[in-house]
Amino acid sequence: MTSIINQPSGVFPSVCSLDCPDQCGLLIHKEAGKITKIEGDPNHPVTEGAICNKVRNMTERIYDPKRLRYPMKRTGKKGEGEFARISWEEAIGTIASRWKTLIASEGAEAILPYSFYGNMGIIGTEGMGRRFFNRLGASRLQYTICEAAGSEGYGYTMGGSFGTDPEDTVNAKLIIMWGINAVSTNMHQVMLAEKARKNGAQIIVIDVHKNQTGRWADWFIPLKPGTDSALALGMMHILFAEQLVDEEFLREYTVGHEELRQHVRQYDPAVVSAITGVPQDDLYRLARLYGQTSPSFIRIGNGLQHHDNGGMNVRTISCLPALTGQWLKRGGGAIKGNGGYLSHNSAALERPDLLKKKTRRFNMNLLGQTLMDTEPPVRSLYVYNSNPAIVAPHANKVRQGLEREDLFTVVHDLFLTETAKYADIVLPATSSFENTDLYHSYWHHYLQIQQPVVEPYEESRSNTDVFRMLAEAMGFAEQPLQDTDEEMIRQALDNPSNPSLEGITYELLAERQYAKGRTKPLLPGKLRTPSGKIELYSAIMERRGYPPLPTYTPLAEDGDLPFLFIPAPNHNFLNSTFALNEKHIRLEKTPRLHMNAADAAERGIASGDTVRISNGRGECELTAAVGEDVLPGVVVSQGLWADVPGGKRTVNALTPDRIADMGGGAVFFSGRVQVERI
Ligand SMILES: Nc1nc2c(c(=O)[nH]1)N[C@H]1C(S)=C(S)[C@@H](COP(=O)(O)OP(=O)(O)OC[C@H]3O[C@@H](n4cnc5c(=O)[nH]c(N)nc54)[C@H](O)[C@@H]3O)O[C@H]1N2
Ligand SMILES: Nc1nc2c(c(=O)[nH]1)N[C@H]1C(S)=C(S)[C@@H](COP(=O)(O)OP(=O)(O)OC[C@H]3O[C@@H](n4cnc5c(=O)[nH]c(N)nc54)[C@H](O)[C@@H]3O)O[C@H]1N2
Ligand code: SF4
Ligand SMILES: [Mo]
Repeated sequence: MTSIINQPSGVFPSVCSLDCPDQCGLLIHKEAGKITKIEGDPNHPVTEGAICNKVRNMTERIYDPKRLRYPMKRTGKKGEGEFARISWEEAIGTIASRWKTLIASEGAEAILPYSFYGNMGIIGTEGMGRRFFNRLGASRLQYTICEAAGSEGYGYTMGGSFGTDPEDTVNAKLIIMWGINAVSTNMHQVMLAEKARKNGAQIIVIDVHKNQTGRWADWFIPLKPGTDSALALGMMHILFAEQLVDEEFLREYTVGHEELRQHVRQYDPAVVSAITGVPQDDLYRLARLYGQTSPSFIRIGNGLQHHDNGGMNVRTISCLPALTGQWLKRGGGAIKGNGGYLSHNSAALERPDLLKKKTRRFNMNLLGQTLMDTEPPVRSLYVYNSNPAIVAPHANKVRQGLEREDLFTVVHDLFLTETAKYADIVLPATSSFENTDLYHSYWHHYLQIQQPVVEPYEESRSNTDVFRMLAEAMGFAEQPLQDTDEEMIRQALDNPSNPSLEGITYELLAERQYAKGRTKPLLPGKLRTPSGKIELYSAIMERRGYPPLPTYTPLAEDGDLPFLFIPAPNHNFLNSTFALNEKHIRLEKTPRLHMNAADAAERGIASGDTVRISNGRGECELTAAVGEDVLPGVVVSQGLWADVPGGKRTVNALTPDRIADMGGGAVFFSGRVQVERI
């Protein structure tokens, strides 16, 4: 078989590498060795040829004139963005010699890797890099910025990241999109919901912002930020009070239903309405609809867990399907994340055995504190697959840390991101279409291999190549640091502890392109909770100091400024990815601040005005969009924009670096701000 890369022209199957649940199958059109067009692959069983606007315009990013072509070293001040070209040899040599000196004087824990999922390929994210830093004995990172709080909360109820198979959700008769902007962030769940709608399903959206997803709903329910668990508890109150629960299911498949029945009496509709802002009539209507419609499906988003109480919000909502026995109905139940189903052999991939002694760990949400206040200090930062200057909370503290003259920073990326501007050495990264990697979705149940479609762009190198070079330069001779990408994929797929991966091999994926894990419905069966059942009452939570039953806890105090600020993602970027690409910026136009008409009138603000959003952590300037899309006391922005000359757009300058109730999660949406007209 001739490899794809040797064929100058043609149409080749591929996979979207972005951190998006849909993980679409793609078709890459190639002429004379260059990608000319990217479209959806109609053969993908779930994504069926439909892809988002961002990736339809992906060639603009791949061949953006601003893409990094060669390694560089810093010549100006940190943050200024002045660099000079160097060779790979000099780049790798400089890093290795700086690190050797540092290790000799302060130990390897003075080095901290910082990475996330800018590319979801598991070899490039969790393969060679993790091996290398384990061998080095560097400080370790806790990967908490995305779904950590909600995953822990969901896990207490359901035993891990296991939910409904999305392909089954076409059978649902009631679909609740709860704290998810699915039209932008999970478009194929929307397409599946549309099919269900044609068969009579109703669609409810529960959110703090009537955005594109709220407008698409049959019924939009606005609520106050951070009050979702109260709303769910109010629904439970009514379901028990009106005998809308499935007693047989509760007896057979849950623990703690009697305790829960007593416990939710306190959440009567008047109390819940006052907490959430949802009128009592709407609460009754929602609970009755949920209690009387089957199958019902809840898509639990990431937004509602980026709060101080985010873990408990998800923990609480995830109890609802059990009350009406939905887990036995095809298409019923819930999805928070389905990452558990296709879990690969992470020990074989990451090789924790290469780490000789347990090293210190830092929560990635506390990067600013980590760089500013840690003893002994972090002296070197290696960033890949992530853009912390824009995406991490309390951005001004992060920048302060990145400005430290004594911090040796390396950034490996495709673009000169805001973070890269602070680097001492910048390394150019390949795009996913230039790499070999393994992909599995955290929503649908398919796996895929990416084979390189085009040659590496200019001098760019993949993550795994760079770590192999660094290992050699450091004099590390261990075999795992020399494995090829294909070998790592084989090691990851060989996971006897996960029967869903049985029979899924490198050959099968190379031949068929798409393979579905051998997943089964969750119930009947034994869950991975301690009791093997759905835990409405959780003894582990109790041992860890949490309320064992789902409970509403208010957001933490964040001063007395008038607005809760929700800086959410936008439609045409993927977190900060695309924020430097002209085409995507044009599609998105300008960053806006959505506010309620009453709040705006009080401050003399009209749509189109530039407003200053500020608090003790920082400030930001956006364009006001006034209307009824948010409740009074709430302001919402969309998108992780880069600053432009004369314009402050880093929304994370305002976000708190507190830690959520569970999982070390981020609380991007629990900060308070002032808003004024400029
Ligand atoms: N187009 C696009 N797609 C993306 C991304 C992107 O940046 N752009 N990012 C990707 C990533 S990494 C992730 S994690 C997912 C995130 O995608 P989602 O799961 O959709 O999460 P968010 O967009 O963060 O927030 C979803 C919604 O939560 C709402 N929200 C905020 N606070 C609350 C609350 O207290 N209660 C309720 N009910 N709603 C609240 C926000 O208004 C927003 O509409 O999307 C992925 N897909
Ligand atoms: N205010 C606010 N902040 C947020 C969020 C929010 O909703 N609101 N969402 C949070 C969430 S859910 C997440 S997941 C994080 C995401 O935060 P990040 O993971 O940092 O995501 P991106 O901003 O997309 O940055 C990824 C970077 O990786 C680079 N990259 C892509 N492919 C490769 C590769 O193969 N190799 C290398 N070396 N680099 C590559 C891209 O060019 C890009 O610069 O942001 C969080 N920050
Ligand atoms: S970003 Fe999401 S919707 Fe868009 S092509 Fe990639 S996986 Fe599909
Ligand atoms: Mo995320």
